[in-house]
Order: sequence, then C-alpha cells, then structure tokens
Amino acid sequence: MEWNADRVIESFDNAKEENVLDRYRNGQVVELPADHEVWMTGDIHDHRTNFKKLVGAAKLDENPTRHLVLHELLHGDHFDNDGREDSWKMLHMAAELKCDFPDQVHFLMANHDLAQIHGEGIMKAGLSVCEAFNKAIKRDFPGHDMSVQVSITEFLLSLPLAIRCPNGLWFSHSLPADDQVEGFDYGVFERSPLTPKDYAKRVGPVYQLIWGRKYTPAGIAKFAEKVGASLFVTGHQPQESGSTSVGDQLMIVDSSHNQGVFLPLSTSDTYTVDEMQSRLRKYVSVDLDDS
Ligand SMILES: [Mn+2]
Repeated sequence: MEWNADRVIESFDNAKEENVLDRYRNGQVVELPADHEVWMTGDIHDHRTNFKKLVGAAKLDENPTRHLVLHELLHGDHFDNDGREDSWKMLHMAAELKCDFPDQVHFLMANHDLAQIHGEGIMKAGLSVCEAFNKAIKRDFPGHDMSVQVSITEFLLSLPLAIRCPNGLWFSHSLPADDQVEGFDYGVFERSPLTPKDYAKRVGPVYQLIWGRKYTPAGIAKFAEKVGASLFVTGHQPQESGSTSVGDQLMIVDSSHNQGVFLPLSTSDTYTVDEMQSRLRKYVSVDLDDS
C-alpha cells in the first residue's frame, strides 16, 4: 500500500490539536461529565483485532455520551523480515478516530510513548522497539520519514496523563510506586505545557506515573487521597487472564492479547472492585461483525 506522508502527517497534527483542545481537558487531566459512559481499555500494543472489535462495539456515532479511553497503542509484534515494526498504523487509526470523535475518544500517555518520544529505551528480544518502529516509517515514507516521525512525536507529547470521573474513578497508564507517592510532584496534573524535567527518567513525575510498578494497597490509598480519587483502573502490567485487582481500589486491565478485556463503566455510579470485575468484557466475546 502506498502511503501519503502529507495526509498521515495531517492526521497526526489534527489529532494533536484535538488532544490539546479536548473540551474536557484541564491541564494534563481529562475530566469526564456526569452520567456518561466510559470504556476503559488496557494496553493495546498494536493488537489490531481487539482494536477493531472495540471500535466496532463502541458504536460511538450512535452513542454520543459514550467515551473510549485508549493507551499504549504502539509497539506490537507486526514485524517484517527486516525487523521493521509498523505499529505507526495503529497510532494513525487511533489518531483518525480522535479526529472523528474528538469529544468521545481520549488517550493516556504510556511509557512506550515516552520511550518513542526519546527514541530510546525498551528492548524486546534483543531489539530496540523504538528503532524497529522508526525503521517501518522509513520503509513506508521514503524521503519523508523524519517529518512523519516528528508529527508522531508531537502527537504523543499531546497525550494527557489521566482521566477522572465525577464518581471518583481515575484512569492512568500506571500509578507511582509506593516509595514515590509522598515525594511525587502533583503539580504535574495542572501544569501546561509540561517541560523536559517532567519527563525525566526516574525523577520526573510523568515518568514516575507511567512507569510505576511496585505499589501496594497502602500506597494506592495514599495516592488516592492526594489526587482526590477513590477507584483506579490502569494497564501497564501484562495480565495473562486479562485483568487483576490490587486491594480494593485498583483494577489492572490488559487489551493486548486474545484473552484481553475492556471495562465499560458509568461516570456517575459507584463501584467496588468486585463490581468492576463483573463488568469486564473479553474481546473474544465481541463479534467482529458488530463492527
Ligand atoms: Mn506500559
């Protein structure tokens, strides 16, 4: 397939604008209105079937008060024989979806986005996932790869950090580790624009939020108090069965494989973790024909 660099760049630029101008965005947080519906997902990692099922089942055009939360779309396993990985296409589909439904599609920044922005970091099977990603852009946009890469970087930099709902629900890619909750720079959620210091490895609040892994119910409770939330849904930690809960305030969901799940919720009802558990939907239960 022949790709037109100008058109792809235009999509990323427009989606970036929509992210920045999101009518529900306040600083780095998207604040969803009451009595709406929100479908929280886990990391997608270029799982194209799950993405198609999700978008098909959501029927955003027929459900104007339904929101879709997307994160960590890039870096999957569609490699060609030369090690080029083309999840830029997934990102592009998501960017176009944001342009089509700017008030209903919302992103969360994830650690793979940050790695791609910095062009470094994550290795998979001895290969740099960022390099493999850039190599596919070079393959698909000969002579224009740098400008496509820049538009992707700018799009990724425009992603908000968190989404919150009137019922105390909070969505982010991950949460800060226990030992970072106390010293965490909570001002990052109101700050705009963010600075390189915010993204800094290990010490920046963006990094700490989206890379965090070691948290316990006690640390989560403290973070909840700090941000005024009561219940969290995140991704980031792979879940073979699709999901897991941590204590009574956190559900982790994964959308990157066949047993993956997503979580339809109301922005106003209150839930326990068990109630959220019972609302999980497996992608295998969704017919592709729904789309
Ligand atoms: Mn992650």
